[in-house]
Amino acid sequence: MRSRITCSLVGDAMVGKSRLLASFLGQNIIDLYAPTVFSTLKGIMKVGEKQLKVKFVDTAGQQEYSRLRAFSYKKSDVFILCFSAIDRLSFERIRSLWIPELERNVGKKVPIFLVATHKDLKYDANVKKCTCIVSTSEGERLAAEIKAEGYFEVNTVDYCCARKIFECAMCGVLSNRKGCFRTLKKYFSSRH
Ligand SMILES: Nc1nc2c(ncn2[C@@H]2O[C@H](COP(=O)(O)OP(=O)(O)OP(=O)(O)O)[C@@H](O)[C@H]2O)c(=O)[nH]1
Ligand SMILES: [Mg+2]
Repeated sequence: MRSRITCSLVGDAMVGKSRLLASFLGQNIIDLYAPTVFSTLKGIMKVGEKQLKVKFVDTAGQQEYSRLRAFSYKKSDVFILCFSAIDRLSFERIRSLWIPELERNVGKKVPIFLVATHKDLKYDANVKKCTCIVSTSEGERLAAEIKAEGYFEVNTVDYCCARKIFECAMCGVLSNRKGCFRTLKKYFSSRH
């Protein structure tokens, strides 16, 4: 088994990073919001025939924890970068805050997967009335702009979607290690 893969989840507070990870890990989903400070979890993940040692790092979206977050960046092999499809500010901050923060602190070429959460609320009539939702094409354009390896739209409670994201993330790391940073364009919203 190769060395451990570190997979970090980043993005604004309340976008659903912890719920996405909990869903993938089969943990009980509690809908009450509990802000993360910093949380790590180690385990073995099976991708195809491969058994991979993985460390998941769930970071805080709140700005007061930026130094703590940056501490984990250098050891990360892949980033799951999240915004909420019903929170335009979290989408805009991918460009204005998160990509610059990663560029400042990562220091190597690392695959990024862009994830839009709250897909289930995106088409809700009441939500649409009071917020300017982020469309799939806007998400795809941003993914292309930041050279993300994949773009996904999910309801984070959906285990299959969560699994797909983490599997693609692991494949991205393996390709990166082989030196063939192939593009894994996996659009997983309306197209899966
Ligand atoms: N309906 C719906 N609710 C979601 C979704 N993703 C997250 N939530 C809810 O949004 C709230 C915030 O989710 P968290 O996973 O705690 O957010 P976070 O990004 O980890 O936030 P920080 O730890 O503060 O950075 C919780 O109440 C979740 O249940 C989603 O896809 N759909
Ligand atoms: Mg969290």
